[in-house]
Amino acid sequence: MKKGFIFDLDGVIVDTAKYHYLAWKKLANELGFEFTTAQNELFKGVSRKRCLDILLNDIGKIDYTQEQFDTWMIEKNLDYLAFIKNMDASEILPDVPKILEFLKEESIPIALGSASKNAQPILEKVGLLHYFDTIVDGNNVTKAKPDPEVFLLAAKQLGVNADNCIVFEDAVAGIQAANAAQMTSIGIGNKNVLNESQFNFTDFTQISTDFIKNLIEN
Ligand code: B16
Ligand code: MG
Repeated sequence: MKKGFIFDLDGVIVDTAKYHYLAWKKLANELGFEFTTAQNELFKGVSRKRCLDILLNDIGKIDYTQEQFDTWMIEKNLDYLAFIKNMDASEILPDVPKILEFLKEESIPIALGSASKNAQPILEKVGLLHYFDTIVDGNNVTKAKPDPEVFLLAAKQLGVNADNCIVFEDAVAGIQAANAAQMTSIGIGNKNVLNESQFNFTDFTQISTDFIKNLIEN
């Protein structure tokens, strides 16, 4: 049975949540409001548009035009791009390359399944793009996680049945999307938060190549 591995980006391969936080905080402050790290937690894995909907709702802002909404979306992204401008390989989360390298040695197809519209340039900046056989991100899907669309499309592009795919995710919505796609879900992060995942690890340093081999063979 051919297996495929799908990696989320933000929070799994790199910690871009801190840069998303700075960009959302800047926008919220400009609008005269605070933005906390707790609010940012709820933005993980959520599309940019949905995040802005939530932010405006949280601060009780309802008197805006579509044009203003679009301008805020652009502004937030330009700020985010400025924050990630100097990202490099030092920002890859621990032991991610070890697992990618092992999968390559075993000739296992690898996909990215991310909500971000900035996924490809980030993989380029950190030097990991060459590991991925396909990239499915916010530019290719219409339905955001927890809808399984992003992972189902990744499986299709890898030529692997959905139930033979293994997904690494750091967001609750992402774990729900993987489960909805009938894939094996592996939570990366706090197991109390990611309690719907089939397996859970705090980070990739806790994942052995024997564990990966077992997933490939069974
Ligand atoms: P962008 P992931 C997600 O990426 C982030 O977790 C989430 O915080 C962000 O809002 C979303 O991408 C959209 O990102 O503004 O770059 O299009 O975790 O699915 O890789
Ligand atoms: Mg994520």
